Amino acid sequence: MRVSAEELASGKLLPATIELAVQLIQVNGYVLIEEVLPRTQIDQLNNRIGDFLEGFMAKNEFSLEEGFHDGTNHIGMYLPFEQPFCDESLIAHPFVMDIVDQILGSDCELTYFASNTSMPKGTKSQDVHADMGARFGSRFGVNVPITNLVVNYPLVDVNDENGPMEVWPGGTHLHPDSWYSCKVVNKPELAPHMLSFKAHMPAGSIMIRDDRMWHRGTPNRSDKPRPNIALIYSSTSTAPYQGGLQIPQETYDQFSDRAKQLVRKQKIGAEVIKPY
Ligand SMILES: O=C(O)CCC(=O)C(=O)O
Repeated sequence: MRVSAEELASGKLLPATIELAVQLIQVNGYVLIEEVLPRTQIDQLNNRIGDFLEGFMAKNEFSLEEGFHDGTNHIGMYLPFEQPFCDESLIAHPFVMDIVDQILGSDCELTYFASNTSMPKGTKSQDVHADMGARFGSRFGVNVPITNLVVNYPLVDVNDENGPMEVWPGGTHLHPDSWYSCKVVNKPELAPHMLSFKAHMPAGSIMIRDDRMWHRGTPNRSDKPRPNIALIYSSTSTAPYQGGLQIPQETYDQFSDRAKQLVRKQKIGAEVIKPY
C-alpha cells in the first residue's frame, strides 16, 4: 500500500490507513508501505552497512565466489546501537508506532536490532522458515495472538534480480501454535505447493510482518548487496525480562520518551556492540 502525500508530510497516518494496515497484518500476515523514508537517509544507511558487510566478510573469511551459509550468501548481522541506525526515524517511526501499538499494545518493546543481507553470487534460497518457533509446542493446538512484529526497511530497490525476500502470506501465520514447531511440519516440502511471491520493495519502504509468516531469502544475481534492516517489536507480556540490546547511556539520554520506553528493558549504559 501507499500512503497519501498529506500523511507523509505530517508523519501521521489517518485512522483508516492504520486500520487497513493492522487488518492486513492480522489477516494476511504482513503489510508493505511503499517509499516512506527519504532516499538520502536510505543511501547513508546503505553506505554504512556496506562498510560493515565488507568487514564482516573479511573477518569470517567468506568469499562470494566460493559461497557461504550453505550457498545462500545471506548474512544476518546485528547492528550497533549508534547513528545512523538508532535514529528515531527508524526505531520509533511514527507510522510503525501507529500500527504496532494497535497490535502489540502501546507498552510494546523493541527487542531486536539487526540486518539481513542477500549478498551477490548466492546459488540457493534459504529454507522456508518462520522467525519464531512454537510458543507452547505441541501442548497447545490453537492459534495465539501476535506477539512479535518484524519491521524490515529495505536499503536498496528490491526486484527479482537482487534477492527479494519470498513470502507466504494469507495464512501461514495463523495456524495452530504447534505448526511452528520444526518437528510438526516440513515447511520446505509444503511451500512449493502453496502461494508465495517475491516481495519487490522500493528502497525506503516499510514491511511489517507477523514473525510467524513463512518466508525465505533468495539468491542475489546483481553485483551489489541487498540489505534489509530488521527490527523486532514484542508485546511486553512476552518480551524477555532483560533484553540484550546494548545501548550507551548518552544515546539513551538523547531519546524521546517514546524511544526510551521502547528500549526500557535493554542493557542501558552498556558499550555499543561491534557488528563483526
Ligand atoms: O531479508 C531477507 O531476505 C530474509 C532473510 C531471512 O529470512 C533470514 O535470514 O532469516
